[in-house]
Amino acid sequence: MKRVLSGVQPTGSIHLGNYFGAIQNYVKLQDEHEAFYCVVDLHAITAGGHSPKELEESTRKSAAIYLAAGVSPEKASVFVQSHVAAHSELCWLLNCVSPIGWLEKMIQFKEKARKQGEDVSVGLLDYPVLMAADILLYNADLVPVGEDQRQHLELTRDIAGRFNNLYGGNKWKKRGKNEKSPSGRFRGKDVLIVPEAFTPKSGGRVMSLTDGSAKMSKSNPAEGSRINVLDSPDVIAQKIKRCKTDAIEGMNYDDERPEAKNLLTMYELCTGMSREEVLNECASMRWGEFKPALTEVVVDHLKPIQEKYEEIMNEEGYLDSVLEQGAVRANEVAEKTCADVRDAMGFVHRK
Ligand code: AQP
Repeated sequence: MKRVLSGVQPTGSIHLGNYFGAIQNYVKLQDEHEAFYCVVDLHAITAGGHSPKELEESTRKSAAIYLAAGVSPEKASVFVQSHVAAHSELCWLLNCVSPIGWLEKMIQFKEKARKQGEDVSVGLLDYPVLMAADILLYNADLVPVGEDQRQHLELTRDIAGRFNNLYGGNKWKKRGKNEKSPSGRFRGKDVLIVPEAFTPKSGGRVMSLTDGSAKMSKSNPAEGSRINVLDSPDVIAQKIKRCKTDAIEGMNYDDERPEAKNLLTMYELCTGMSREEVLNECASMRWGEFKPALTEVVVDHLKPIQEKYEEIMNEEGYLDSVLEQGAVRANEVAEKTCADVRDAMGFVHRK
């Protein structure tokens, strides 16, 4: 059975971009894959100056949203990244095979480093190596992510390839020599699986409500730029009412109209309709008619998720037990991969 791994950072409220770009696909993929979904709290502290109280709250909230959105603890291991020490260990081992120039080229690092100025941490630069460790620890074949993470996923593939080339067994086979790789166990084999990204056709890049050319993002200081999964119907209505529009009558997916295209895509994602069906229903609408219609479908889509979220948060001990069960399974798999990596690199076994 193929493996899937993914995670969201507990850095703020989960928005429709995180939900449609990633979490909804966690639910789809859990039926036919062995799935590992974590809340990546170690990533969350790379932003610098986090509040410990908010990190704790946000970590629990994020895990509860996974479950409320339909991730099932019977089908997937749901856990907190820092509950599996192997993420940090593998990150260190991979740091030592990852050229610094690869990391300095990452768009997200350049953008976030520009905003953070002199306070930018080593952790922010190292973010993609930790992400590579998250994925490679579980030998994941598929990684459901939004488009903004595709560059990091490419880097994960490069790091895995470089590691396999340096310490895996395939190179010995290719050279045709009788040499053995350090442990001999990896002869003719790769140590790490090179994963593929899984990005949805619609929803891979949900845009901001206030600028159709910028992605919806947790770190945008303008709260009105995003719809959060836990926003109340009134807040959703206000945000949609105030969102950016254009002066053209009627609705279409034209690239020249990024706001209209984004909001129609949101309509499509919330209703499950095809583009054609959405156009049949909305093409003749003016903004004043379309906005309340969009509000209604967003509110209806989020209502059952919000109700389930409340149930989960009110059930004493439930969330902790799911996270504990997930951490046990995740540790089993992760420790084995980490042991293989140490073995391939030639570390002495503890007696
Ligand atoms: N706007 C988006 N559209 C589609 N997918 C998105 N994702 C994020 N924004 C969008 C996907 O959500 C998953 C979790 O994201 P993350 O928590 O790792 O943070 P991020 O990618 O840096 O995006 P955020 O949440 O908006 O935070 P900031 O403000 O820091 O950029 C990932 O799979 C991501 O692709």
